[in-house]
Amino acid sequence: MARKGTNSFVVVANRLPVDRVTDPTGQSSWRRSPGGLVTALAPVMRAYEGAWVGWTGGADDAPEPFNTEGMDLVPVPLTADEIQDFYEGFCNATLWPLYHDVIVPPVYHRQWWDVYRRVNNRFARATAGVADEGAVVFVQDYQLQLVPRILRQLRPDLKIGFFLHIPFPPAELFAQLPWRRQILSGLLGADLVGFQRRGAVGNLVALCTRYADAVAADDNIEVEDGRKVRASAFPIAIEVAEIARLAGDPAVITRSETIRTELGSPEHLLLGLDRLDYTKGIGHRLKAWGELLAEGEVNPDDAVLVQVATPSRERVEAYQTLRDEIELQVGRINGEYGRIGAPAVHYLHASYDRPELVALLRAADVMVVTPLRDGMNLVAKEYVAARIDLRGALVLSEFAGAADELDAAFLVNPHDIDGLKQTLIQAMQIPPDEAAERMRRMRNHVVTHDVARWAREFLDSLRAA
Ligand code: GDG
Repeated sequence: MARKGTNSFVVVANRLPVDRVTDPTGQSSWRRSPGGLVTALAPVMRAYEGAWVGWTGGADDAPEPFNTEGMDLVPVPLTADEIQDFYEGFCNATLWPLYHDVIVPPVYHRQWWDVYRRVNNRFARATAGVADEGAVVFVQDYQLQLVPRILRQLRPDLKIGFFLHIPFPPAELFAQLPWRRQILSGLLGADLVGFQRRGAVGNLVALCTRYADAVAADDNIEVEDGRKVRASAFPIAIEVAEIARLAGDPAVITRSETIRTELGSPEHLLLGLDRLDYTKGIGHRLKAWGELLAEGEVNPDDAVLVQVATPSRERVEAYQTLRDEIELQVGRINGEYGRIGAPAVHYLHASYDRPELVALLRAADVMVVTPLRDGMNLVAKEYVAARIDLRGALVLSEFAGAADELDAAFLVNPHDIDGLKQTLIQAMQIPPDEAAERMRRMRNHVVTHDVARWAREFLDSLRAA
């Protein structure tokens, strides 16, 4: 058995919930990073002397464990080479595309796999070193799928939960992975494996029966020595109260009005807000918009599309190609249909703070969320949370996890460009009563299912497992 620690609740995630900030004098300190996960887990952290094990985000950055806001933070160092092979390589060029319907071809490199194993080992050992006897450990996401198994070997006394934030693919796709058995065995080290959608549970059960010598009945998978692993769906949620508070903040409301004025007070403001990722369907959205302009179905004098594309994974090749393609598309549309001072697409390759994002959400008449595959898509839920005025329409891809819950949205298949065009027009022309009714139904769900409830339900199931 490995050395034990004193924390009775431990979160393990690729990133620590803090960012290093350096002031003008060169002094560096830590600032809590925005994000629903840390907000939801902070009260549990405080109540159970929690620790959070994760990477700082920098190369060879290995500060000693430190305490902030009632959490012990335990940094796991990565070298520059490991960032390339583990994070940019195996996580974001192998697993990410494989788990998102192979929208771009996954790259399989044995060298990357070796580093993935090594880094997962390091995370598991760091966790084993801080967890108290019988502690509850909550492992996050595709970067750390081997951690549950390694941790169980090191510390059989722990209660281990794992949650996958991204889709879990069907057997036909997952079977491509040269290390499929090892990944399945890694996940099955947990007591509870959580997914965003029901379908993923079926995928895991089918794969485990086929490749992991497990016996499964419904959601219960029986593994070595008769040990049981439960798999279940826990659709993740957002900090609704915080978004609604910002949406009602007078400064945000003023900013939202200013945004509309600066865009020339269009009759229809459509908004896309995504990480610049090939899973998000930004190209399909632009294609539909370009055709609507070409056919005269929308008039650039009274309709504008604002597309915020937050910079993401800029050192991974597929993301560099995607950026070029999207920017070419935007340039073409604006070249054809824009006028001086009035582009047809306002494209912003930038990140913004929360108040600015909420001002944008409030300003948008139609929110366009068209991923080709998405675990959940929090932006769709954030739009609903921000519409305290019950206005606006949500166009939502059926391939986003959020579509299971937000069935009062305008659901679309983003591959069907004609269908997408028709849906955009429908959403732009929605009568105010119908918009309010749809928004009311979606808000009822989003408001009663916030991220604190998500964390509670997962941890209650884990304790019961
Ligand atoms: C993964 C899964 C799943 C965006 N731009 C800025 C910014 N954001 C915020 C959004 C939202 C979050 O980032 C993005 O969340 P998504 O769910 O849309 O997408 P992924 O990043 O792909 O997340 C996804 C999620 O994990 C959670 O389980 O839903 O399916 O892929 O909250 O508002 N935030 C700030 N500035 C920006 O410019 N501050």
